[in-house]
Amino acid sequence: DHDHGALSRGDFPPEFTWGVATSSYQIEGATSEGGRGPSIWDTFSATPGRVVDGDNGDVAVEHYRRYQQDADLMAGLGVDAYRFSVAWPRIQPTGSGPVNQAGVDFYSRLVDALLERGITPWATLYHWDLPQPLEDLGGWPSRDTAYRFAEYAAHVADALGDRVKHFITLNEPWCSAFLGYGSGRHAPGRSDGAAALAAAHHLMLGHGLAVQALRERVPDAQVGITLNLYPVTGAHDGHGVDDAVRRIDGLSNRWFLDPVLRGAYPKDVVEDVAHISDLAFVADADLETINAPLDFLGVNYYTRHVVAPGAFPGTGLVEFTDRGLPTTAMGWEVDADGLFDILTRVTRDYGDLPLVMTENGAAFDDEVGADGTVHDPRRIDFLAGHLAAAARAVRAGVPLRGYFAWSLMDNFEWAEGYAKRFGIVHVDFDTQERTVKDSGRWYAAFLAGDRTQY
Ligand code: GBH
Repeated sequence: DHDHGALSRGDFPPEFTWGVATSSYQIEGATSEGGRGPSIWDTFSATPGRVVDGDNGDVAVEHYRRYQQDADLMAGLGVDAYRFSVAWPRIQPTGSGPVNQAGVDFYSRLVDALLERGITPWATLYHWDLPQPLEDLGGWPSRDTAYRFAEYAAHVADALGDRVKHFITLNEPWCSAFLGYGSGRHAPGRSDGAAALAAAHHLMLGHGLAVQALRERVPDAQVGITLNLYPVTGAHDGHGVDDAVRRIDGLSNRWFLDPVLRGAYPKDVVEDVAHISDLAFVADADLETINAPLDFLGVNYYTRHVVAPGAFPGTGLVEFTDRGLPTTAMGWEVDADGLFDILTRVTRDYGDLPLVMTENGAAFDDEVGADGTVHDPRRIDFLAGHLAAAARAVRAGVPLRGYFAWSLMDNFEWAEGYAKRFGIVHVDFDTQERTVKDSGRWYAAFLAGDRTQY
């Protein structure tokens, strides 16, 4: 267990960026306003049985209408930066062709609202809302989608690049590929291992092409990609555990880190997946494109993977387990040491590329008190413990440059619908009233320079 003590923002470098994060489909609502086209998440949520309670993002937390109020909230918290995502179907309703001006105007107004309040915009280009017409043409398993993504990136750069200087191409391509096309737990809900591997490749190709488009149009931009990374630990030291760890680390982490940062797929994992795909979709120059130099790597951290050899070949010969630690409402173990492990590992294995924690946070079953306040001590402990782990990583030499709490406010938690709340601001989903939780007050005090116990 790690040592407990005092922590303050002064334990991080002075130029460190402190922020909060959200994504378009999870907060905006207004899915048929302003000329927005349908995305795969509209289709998926409208399909019975896909999302808990049949929830969808039609209304979400009405951020499309309330963005000024939300910018005021952020200003009240005292954040330096806001990481949001641009909905591709607002910019190009069918996923290709000219821009939809009303869509561009919304993000342009949002960016101005942030800048007026001294908040730096960090724009993610793709946080899972693929235009449905592109899915109908084959989606990410189709190579064309990568080219469409680069064209869309160019449109966003042209529209916002005079004011937005921080771009993240993709959020968690592992989820888009393996949950979207492999397990079918996320949109578009397909279950086909070969398609998932093709999707992963075309997502990364789209990333590389988008980096080029952004660099040409916004030469002073800071560009990165966000990966969901997990430290992988063996459940015990019995026979076959090392191989289970290697396999899961290979597919969860190295399958994306290696192409993006080294320009090569990991050979051992290529062998692991050979019975599923021969990777014939990888064209000659692709890995060079994917390996485009970046200004930072975005890291989303929630928990660790603990694995053992599994009995069922269908599960990739691996079984996921846990270590009996306290869990969040998602059932994920709270493991701040895992954050230290993954940050130091990335720096050790992939060099001194600046890292930014683009998401970190937790869902708990919050209750609103009679006086309208939300006491969420476990979320405060979670954030403080993870910030302490991040500070230890900085002391160990990790070039960590920023931290974004997930999430600014409660929102549509994908396949879990509205039942899981990650916000540091509470949202009443009936009245849309926003109330800063104790964790939000705690974060604001931390950002104002207070020392905190963890
Ligand atoms: C992030 O994903 C997302 O970027 C963000 O949008 C999201 O709100 C946040 O985390 C909290 O979940 O049991 O197979 O359905 C983190 C990665 C995505 C991990 C969904 C677990 C469900 C896996 N996660 N996921 S499954």
